[in-house]
Parts: sequence; C-alpha cells; structure tokens
Amino acid sequence: MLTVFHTADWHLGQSFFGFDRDYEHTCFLEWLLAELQAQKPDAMIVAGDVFDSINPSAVSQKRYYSFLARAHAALPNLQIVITAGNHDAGARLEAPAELLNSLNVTVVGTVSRNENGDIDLQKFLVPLTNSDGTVEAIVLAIPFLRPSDVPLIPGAADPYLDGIRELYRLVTEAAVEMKAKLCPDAILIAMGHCHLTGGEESLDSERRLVIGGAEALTPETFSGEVAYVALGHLHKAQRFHDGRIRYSGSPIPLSFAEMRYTHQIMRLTFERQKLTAVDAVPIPRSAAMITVPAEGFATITEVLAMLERWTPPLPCPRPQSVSNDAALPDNVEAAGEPGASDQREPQLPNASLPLDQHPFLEVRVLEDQPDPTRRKRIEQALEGKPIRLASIKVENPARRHAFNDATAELPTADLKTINPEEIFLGAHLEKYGTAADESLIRAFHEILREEAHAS
Ligand SMILES: [Mn+2]
Repeated sequence: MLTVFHTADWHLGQSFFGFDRDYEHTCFLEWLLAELQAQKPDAMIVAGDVFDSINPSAVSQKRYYSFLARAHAALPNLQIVITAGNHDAGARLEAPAELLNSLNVTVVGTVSRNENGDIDLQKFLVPLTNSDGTVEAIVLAIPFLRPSDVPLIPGAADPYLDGIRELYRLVTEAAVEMKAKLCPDAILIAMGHCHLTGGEESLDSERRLVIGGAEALTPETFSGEVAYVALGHLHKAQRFHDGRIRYSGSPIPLSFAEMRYTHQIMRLTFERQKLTAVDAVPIPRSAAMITVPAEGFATITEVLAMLERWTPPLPCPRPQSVSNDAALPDNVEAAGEPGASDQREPQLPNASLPLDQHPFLEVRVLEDQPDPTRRKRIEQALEGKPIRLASIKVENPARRHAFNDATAELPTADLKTINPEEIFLGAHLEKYGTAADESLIRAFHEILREEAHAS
C-alpha cells in the first residue's frame, strides 16, 4: 500500500490588494505538517505555483524551506516531489535541488536538454518507495511547460499543444521502460501544471496561460497507463475522467472569486497497482474573506448601513510558530494563556482580533452618479472595526447600455478638431449613463485652465 498527499498552488508570498498572506500560509503549513505527522503518507506531491512570483520574498522563502526541513526532521522517510508552476521561476526553484535531495525532496523546475538538443526524460522520473523500501510508484514530475520547452513537431497544427502532448507521451514511454526494468508492479503518477478543457477557472488569480482558450489540454493528453494525474493551475478542486485526473485546488482562496471554494488536499491510496481511495482533507480557514453585500451589489447608502452593523468574527487559535506578536494589540493576552479564551464574550471588543486575522473585505457598490467621497465614506464606516478593506468594486448597470448608445452617436472626428470638453462629456456619459451637470463642467474647465497655466 502506498499513500500520497496531492497539493498545489500554494502561492507563498502573495500580496492581496497590498495585504500579505503570511499568517494564512503559516497556518496552512503548520496544519499540513500536523496532517503529515498524523497520517504518515509515503509521499507528498506539490504540482506547481509554490510561490506567487518569480522573485519571492525572503519571508515566503523562509516559510517554504523551514517547512521542508521540519517535514523531513519529523518524517525522515517522507518523499516530497515539487514541480514549478507558471508563477514560479523554474530555474530558481530548482537551484537548491541537490541540497534538497538530502531532505528527501525532489524538485523539477525546468526542462533540460543534452548537447544534441534532446530532452532529458530521466529528469522527470521519480521513483516512490513504500515503508518497506519497495518501489511502488514512479512519478512523472513534469513542471509547467513553456513553448520553448516542448519537442518540435514538424507540421503540427498547434505546435505548443501538440508539443505538450508529445512530451507527456515520451515521458510516459520512459516511465513504462523504467517500470519494466526496476519494478514491474509499480504504478505511474503524472504531475502537470496546465489548464484542462472544461476546467472551471478563476481569472483573477490564475493568470491565463495563453490568450484565447487555445491553451487548454484535453484529458486524453494523459495516457491510460497513468493511474493518477495530480494537477495544479486551476484553484478550484475538480476532477476529470472519474477522478483519475484531479486538481487539488489551492490551500487558501487567492481572490474573492475563490472565497466559496472548498480548500483541501487530496489523500490518495494505491493498492495492488490501483488507485483505491481518494479522500479530500479540508484545510481550516485562518482568515475570512467577505463581501458586502453577500450577493450582488447594493447602493452606497445600503452598503454603509451594512458596514455600520457588521460585527467581527471570533479569533482562530494561533499556531505556536506564528511569532507575530507585534500585530497583537496590547490589551490582548498572547495565545495559549490559560483561561484567556473562556473569558471572551461572543461580542468581541474590536481590537481583540489580531491584525493578520482580520477578514478581507470587498465592498460592492451600485453606482448611480460620480461619487468622489465613496472610499472615504466606506473607510469611515469601517473605522475601528477589525477588517481589512481590500477592494471596492463598482457596478454601473446603465454603463454598458449608455456606452453602446454613445459610441453609435459619436462622430468620427479627427484629433485636431476634437475638443477636451467633448471628450469629457462623452466619457461621463459612457461611465455614468447621464450627462455631466453644470458644476462638473465648470470644475472641468477650471482644471483645463490650471493645466494650461502649468504648461
Ligand atoms: Mn496557481
């Protein structure tokens, strides 16, 4: 029997509308370490997007390397296989590969070629052993593939997609060969960081791989010889082909569009050369994400009233290793203080929720007229409340309609004859669906005069 954890899309170091996610990532990694210790899987695979950017912060790198070191110290037989995603710098992720080998961690970030230009297929093959030391599986550790990574196929209709399919075919062939030689009973587990046709996406944070949807691969890319395909890239956990191919999903929501996803890791059990069980292990949420209103949009008056009424959630217990006491207000006892939690009222004083546990808020306002005071009024309504205002989303139902009308009526003027007021009036109509009033037009002319003086 072989048990494997499948996770992906950690996006360590993400900056969320200027707020960092270090607390949430630390909680996740603590939880993951505890899960590993409790369940003692033979291996864990991380299918890309370890970091959010190609130049990850020192703090996020520290989280990552500390986690790997602690996981190895706690479970010396645990094998970890990590591939690079489209957010990662593959070469950078791979740079400490030899060092990480000593921690039983294999990292594949890039495609390597020999002096003839042939792709090194062996680099992608990682044998997994069970607790007896028998090779039970071979992982096809394939990172996110860029167009220059894939084999050139003469006359291909789509060189990139066909190249990806060809690379998977070649690696599968090499794995089958290795299996015949080394361990005829082993199963094949493929990894990938890609977009499968029909996959449900969240465009806010995944970053489209190629514009136009042509980047999507079909599930047939993965040969039937592969028992399980562990994917990353789409942040919603989802399955294809009766669950043989899965996205584990990201451990935390990376955008407001993902706040209702179930965040989980997959625990896979393989027995007698077959995938016999897949369990989704839910990951506890360490900071809430909310929108006001909960559904759709509301007028600024309604929104302000809702924000006034809003009350904070109870704080979550802090993991031991989060040493961010600076974020704790002075009147709060440190976590773990005996009796501290018992004395807490359900209605908390505002300051008692540590800053990094404040929910992220997106305010969704229905716009009927220009409102330069909007942000200020929202901020005032939130004053003293333990919440992080991340985003104000403005919806104007009249806008699209007005825009269509306006563009239909716009004369085709050349740049020399068009005047600033006309552009301003057109833009106002397009944005708000109404004509600008006298005071606004006066204010606009005032700006024009100032501008003329300045230049
Ligand atoms: Mn991702």
